[in-house]
Amino acid sequence: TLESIKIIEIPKIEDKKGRGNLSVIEKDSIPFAVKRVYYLYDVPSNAYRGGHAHKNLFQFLIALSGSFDVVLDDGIKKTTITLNKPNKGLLIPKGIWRELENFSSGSVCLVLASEEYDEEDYIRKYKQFLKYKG
Ligand code: T46
Repeated sequence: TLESIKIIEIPKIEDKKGRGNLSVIEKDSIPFAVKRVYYLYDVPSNAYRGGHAHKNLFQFLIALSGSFDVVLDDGIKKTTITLNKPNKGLLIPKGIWRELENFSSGSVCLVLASEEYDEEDYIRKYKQFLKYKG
């Protein structure tokens, strides 16, 4: 359900000598072990990504630069979350339909994933998703 989706604050270390910020994600920051990392970049502002759900995959999304919207749907309710801070990540558990849109120019979406890439884990048809949830 949508209640299982969480914004997780990533600790930010602000440099006292004005050298900028450092954020770190460690073992206990997110509720899964990371098996894969990928990132979306050079995404045109009118493009949309996602448009699927996962049977088992948990993911943690971070807007490393710029901003984009994530539309989340558990088959009953929908919510939109804007990611625009490198020190805030979005935890998307399994079984949630997601669509990413409104990418600002130069935005980068970093994704930490709980599993290796497996096309079998995708539900890419919305009707099939509703059936799976139902
Ligand atoms: C998700 C959103 C946020 C790979 O070969 N390995 C990978 O690890 C991934 C993620 C993708 N691919 C291939 C599969 C497709 O041929 O790259 C191509 C584009 O993948 P897709 O259309 O699934 O890309 P997005 O941006 O729509 O979705 C991706 C993830 O697949 C998905 O899990 O939640 O980013």
